[in-house]
Amino acid sequence: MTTETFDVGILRAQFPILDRTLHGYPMAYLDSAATAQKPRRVIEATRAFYETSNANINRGAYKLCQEATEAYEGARATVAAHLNAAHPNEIVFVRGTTEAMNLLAHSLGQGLGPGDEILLTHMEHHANIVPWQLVAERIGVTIRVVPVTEDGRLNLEAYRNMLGPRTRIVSVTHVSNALGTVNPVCEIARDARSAGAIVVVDGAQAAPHLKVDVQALGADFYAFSGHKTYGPTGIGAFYGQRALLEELPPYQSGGDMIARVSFEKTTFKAAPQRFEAGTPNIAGAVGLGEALRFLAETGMDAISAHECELAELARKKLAVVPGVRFYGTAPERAGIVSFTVQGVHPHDLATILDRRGVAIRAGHHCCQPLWERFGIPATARASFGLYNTHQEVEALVEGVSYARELFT
Ligand code: 7TS
Repeated sequence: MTTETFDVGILRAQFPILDRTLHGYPMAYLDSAATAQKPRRVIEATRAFYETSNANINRGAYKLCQEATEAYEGARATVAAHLNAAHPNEIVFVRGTTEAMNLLAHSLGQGLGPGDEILLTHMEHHANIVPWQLVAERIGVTIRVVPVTEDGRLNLEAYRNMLGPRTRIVSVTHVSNALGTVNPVCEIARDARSAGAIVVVDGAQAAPHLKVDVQALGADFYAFSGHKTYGPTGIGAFYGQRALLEELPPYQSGGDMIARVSFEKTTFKAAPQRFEAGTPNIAGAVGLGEALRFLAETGMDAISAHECELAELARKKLAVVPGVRFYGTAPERAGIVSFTVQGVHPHDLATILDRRGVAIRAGHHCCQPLWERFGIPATARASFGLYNTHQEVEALVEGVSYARELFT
């Protein structure tokens, strides 16, 4: 679909769960940043795999095994296309962004030594903080944090000043799950590379909502989660630029990732198999492939435009409610609206909205350092997916107005 032909009614009809009610109200699901709902074709693709092609991959001579392997490798090619990777072998299947970050921190960490520096930013999700911290503590590496401006942008001048010969890794989120800010990854990566650093991008909130091109971005590694991209839970993937991926030591070990095992010495397969020890989530990969085909057919540009329009509408209407304050007002934003309402705790707000059928998230959104920087413990967050509508924005705004009146 193009922006002109984008038809939310046609799209919604493909998501069975959107027909349900919450507390007797039509459900307005505004928490796609946490997890996206699944279109019927993803559910069907997963079911069809189990019904017709289930077997373990890479291990058998029989036809079923070949079919399962083809389905799994086909999904890898689809992920490569979604991210515009140069080759499917640059795609590693993992459980999700969290596992990708743990893998990268562990394996890249092996090339670091005391005095080296890892640059993170103040707007990272805990999944892009804690794995690096564990490595840093073990090795004696220093973590430095790029500050965030009042309107929720990265302070790029500070970033440039922090880059230096000790900077080995820069790990940054493409889109902030808490502020909605879209970071200038291309620029960040260019500067990091000229300082000789490896660039890791957390694409959990970008891959479902923006056209991602890892080659144009200049990312060395780029991770995302299947469940946020309208695919199943328990599957995700990361891109690794081929030469770097080939050098990267393994993370988990066991079956399927080895070339040869003896008690004296074990050698490993090439990437990506070197990083996929044991039986992977085969059906999950098949479902993810279907989800990404669905996104490609729907059109990433049209999806972005639709979600941004809804977020802007929500901001415009919420701004009229007394006491509403937004967090993340940078010009480059995705379909995420984080806000507080004076006198109403975000958790109370979420509960009141839930009673009216509106599902939003309240809390720290796994970004505690960010909220510490803004001096608050939590916000309410509405996040939009390709299936959301103007009516759902209305339901959100009416619910917030109602809550504000209740508490004042
Ligand atoms: N990185 C970012 C930017 C995220 O938003 C999330 C999940 C993760 C990493 C972790 O992804 P996972 O699939 O491995 O769990 N974010 C959220 C959220 O905003 N609300 O719930 C989960």
